[in-house]
Amino acid sequence: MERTLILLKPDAVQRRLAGSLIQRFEQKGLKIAGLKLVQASRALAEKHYEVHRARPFFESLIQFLTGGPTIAIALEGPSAVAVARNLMGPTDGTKAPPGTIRGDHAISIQNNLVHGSDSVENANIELAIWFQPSELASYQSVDHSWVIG
Ligand code: IDP
Ligand code: MG
Repeated sequence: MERTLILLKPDAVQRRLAGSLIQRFEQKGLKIAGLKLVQASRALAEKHYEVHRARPFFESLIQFLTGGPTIAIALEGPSAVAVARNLMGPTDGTKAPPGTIRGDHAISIQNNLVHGSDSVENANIELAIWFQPSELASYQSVDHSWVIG
């Protein structure tokens, strides 16, 4: 079992896509282990995107992520990091294939609706940035043996 951090970025919340995007992750079989609405501070946004600090789009990205509330979600399941990234599609909405979240709903490289951790190591770091340990639940869903086998 793996956990990954998903963010429904402020554009997803503003466009009222949150429910349908959560549904896509749930329908795949990923389980919600934590979920909250957060108005990210500049400090939180900078910590999350620290790896991109030197990039020319960094300031714009921070303005975007702090420009409205974000829904932070901890998702759990087999290969959750890769499974979630595949559901999201590539970064650039203009290039993301139909059938992916970004391919179906995004046409911007910055305003691409979702964040998903890109490795198990980064997932653990990012989950700790957005969630207290007590905000993450460990439980087995009732259909576990049917969904996971
Ligand atoms: P990812 O979200 O697909 O992992 P990253 O390369 O990690 O993509 O970039 C983080 C975020 O920064 C992207 O999701 C997007 O919002 C923004 N971003 C990435 N590249 C650009 C760019 O060239 N211009 C503007 N924003 C960008
Ligand atoms: Mg990334």
